[in-house]
Amino acid sequence: MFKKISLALTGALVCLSFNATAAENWRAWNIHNDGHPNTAAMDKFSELVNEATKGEVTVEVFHGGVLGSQPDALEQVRLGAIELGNFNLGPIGPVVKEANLVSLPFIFKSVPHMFRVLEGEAGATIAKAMADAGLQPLAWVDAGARSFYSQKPINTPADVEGLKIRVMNNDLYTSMISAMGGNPSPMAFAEVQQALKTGVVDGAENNFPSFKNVGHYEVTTHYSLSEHLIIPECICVNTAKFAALSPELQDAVRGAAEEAALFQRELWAVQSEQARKDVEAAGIKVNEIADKGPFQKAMDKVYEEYLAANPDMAKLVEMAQSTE
Ligand code: BDP
Repeated sequence: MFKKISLALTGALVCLSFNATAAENWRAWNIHNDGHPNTAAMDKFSELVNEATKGEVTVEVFHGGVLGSQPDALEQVRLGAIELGNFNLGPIGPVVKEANLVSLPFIFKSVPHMFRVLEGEAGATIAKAMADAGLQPLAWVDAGARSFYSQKPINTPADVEGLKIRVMNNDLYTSMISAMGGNPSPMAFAEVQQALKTGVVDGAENNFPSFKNVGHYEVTTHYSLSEHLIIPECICVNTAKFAALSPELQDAVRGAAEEAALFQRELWAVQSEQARKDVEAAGIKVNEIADKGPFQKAMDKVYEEYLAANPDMAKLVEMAQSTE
C-alpha cells in the first residue's frame, strides 16, 4: 500500500517537474516603440511562437528599450539573462568581429544586395560566429539604409566637416565620421533626441522609421540621402537556450522567426515610405545626393586601416563585393 502511494506520488512529481521544465517563458528585448515596424513584427513573432509551439515556448516582448541599452541587452542575451532580441548588427560588431562586415560603409549596393550576401556563404560565416558568441540569429530583418540628418543639408563629405555626429557604438562608425572630417559621438539611442535638441550633437544618422519613431525629426531640419550604411538586423536568441529545445521546438521557433521576418520586410517597405512622407509633411527637407562618389572615396582610408588591422576580414569583404 505504502509502496503504491509513494510510486503514484513519484509519478505525479515527475509529471509536474516535466511540465515545469517544458514550458519556456522567454523575454525579448526590443528598442522600438509602438508605430515602428519592428515592434509590430516582434509582437507577431511572439504570437507565432505561441501558436507553433502550442504554448510550450512563450515570448514576452519588452518594447521601448526598457530592458536596457542595446550593448547591455546584447550582453544579457549572451549570458542568457534575457533570451531574445531584435538586434541591429552594428553594435554586434564590437562583440563578433565577422558581423562587422555589414558596418563597412557602402559595402552593399542596395538592401536586396545585402540580403543576397546574407543568404550566401558570407551570411553563413557571420551567423556561425554570432552563434559561437552566444547570439544565434533565427532570421534577418530589414533596416533600410542610414542617412545623415542635421540642421543643414549634407551634399558632400565637406559638409560633415566640423559637425558633431552621433553614431552607434562601433569603432568603424567613429572612423567613418572622422574620415569625413566630422567629430563622432558614440551614444545610446535613448539619449539622441535630447542631445540633438540641446546641441550636444549637430546631427545623427538613421533610417526613416527610426528617425520618425523617436522624434529626431522634431529637433532637426534636413535629412540627406547619403545611404552610407545598410545594416541588417536579426531576431537573435541565446544559443544555449535554443540548443536546449527539442528539435521539433527548434523548428517551430525558427519557423516563427522566419515568418515574422517576412512580415517585417513587407511592413518595412510600406512604413519606411510612409515615415518619409510623414517627416516631410512635418517640415523636414529631404535632399538627394547627386554624387555619392566623394563619400565613397573618403571611405578608402577606413577600409585600408580596418583591413590592415583585421586582415582576416578581407575574405568576407571580397565575398560581399563579388556577390551580384
Ligand atoms: C535603429 C535600430 C536600432 C538602433 C538604432 C540606433 O533599429 O537597433 O539601436 O537605430 O541608432 O535604426 O541606435
